Amino acid sequence: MNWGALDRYAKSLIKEAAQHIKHSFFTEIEISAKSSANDLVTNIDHEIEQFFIKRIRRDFPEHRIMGEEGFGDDIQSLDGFIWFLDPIDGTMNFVHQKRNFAISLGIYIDGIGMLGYVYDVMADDLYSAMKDEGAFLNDIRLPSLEDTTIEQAIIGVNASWVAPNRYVETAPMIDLVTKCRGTRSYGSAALELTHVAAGRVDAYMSMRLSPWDVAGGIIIANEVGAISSTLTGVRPGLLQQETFVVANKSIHTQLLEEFIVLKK
Ligand code: 2AM
Ligand code: CA
Ligand code: CA
Ligand code: CA
Repeated sequence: MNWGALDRYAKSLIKEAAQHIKHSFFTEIEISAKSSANDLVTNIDHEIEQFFIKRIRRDFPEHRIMGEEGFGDDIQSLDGFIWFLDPIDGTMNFVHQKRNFAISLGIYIDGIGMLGYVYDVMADDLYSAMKDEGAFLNDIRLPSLEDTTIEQAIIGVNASWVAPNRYVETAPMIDLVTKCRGTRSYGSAALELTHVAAGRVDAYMSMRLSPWDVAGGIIIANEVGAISSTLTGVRPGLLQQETFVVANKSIHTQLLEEFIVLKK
C-alpha cells in the first residue's frame, strides 16, 4: 500500500464531503430522532455516509467500511482494511449550532490504526495522523504532550458523570471535578479527542461510544503520546459500543484508579 497516496485520497474525500455539508445549510434539513428524542440524525448524515461509501467501494473494492448510519458493511472482525466513518460527529451541534461538528475517519489494517482524520468542518481545521509519522493540524505537526497533574488538568466530561448514573460512582467524580483546574464538554467525541491531542484538554471520557466515534481520533491522540482505553483500562475493541477514556499519559492511570470507580 502507498500510504502517502491513500492519505492524500482520504483528505480530498473529506474536503469534498465537507463542501456538501456546507452547501446543505442552504437547503431544508430533515431532522429525525434515533434511539431517543435527544439522539438526532439528519438526511445530511445519511447523504455524507453514502457519498464516502460509494467512492471507497469504487476505488478500494476489497476494503470494508463501518459507518454510523448503517450503509457500510456488517463488521464482525477486524481483519483486513476497515474504514471507520462517522459522517457527522456531533449531530446535535450540527442541528442546533451549525458548528462544533466533525467528519471522523479512521483507516485500520488488521485492527491497527494506520491513518486517522478528524475534520472540524466550520473551523476548517483538519487533524490527521499516520501511524509512527506524527499528528498534524492542517499540516503543522502537533508536539508530543507534556506531563501534567490532575490539579493542573482540564477534564472533558459532561454533567451526566456527576449526576446519578448506572456506570460510575458519583462521589469520586465530584472529587475529580473539584480537584481539577476545570471541566469542558464540547458534544463531539471526535473533536474532544483532537482537543486532548492538541493539549487543550488533558482527558476526555464517555460512558458509551461506538467505533466510528473514536477510531480516527485515537490514531491522532496516540501519535502525541495520549493513552486511549475503556474505563476498565483495556484497549478499545472497535467492534461494539464501549466506555472510553483518552488522557495525557501522566494522568491516565490515576484517573482510572482514583476517580473513575465503576459500579459493580
Ligand atoms: P453523534 O453526534 O455522531 O451521534 C455527544 O456527546 C457525542 O456522543 C457525539 O460524539 C455523539 O456522536 C456521541 N454519541 C454516541 N452515542 C450517542 C447517542 N445515543 N446519542 C447521542 N450522542 C451519541
Ligand atoms: Ca448519531
Ligand atoms: Ca459520533
Ligand atoms: Ca454521527
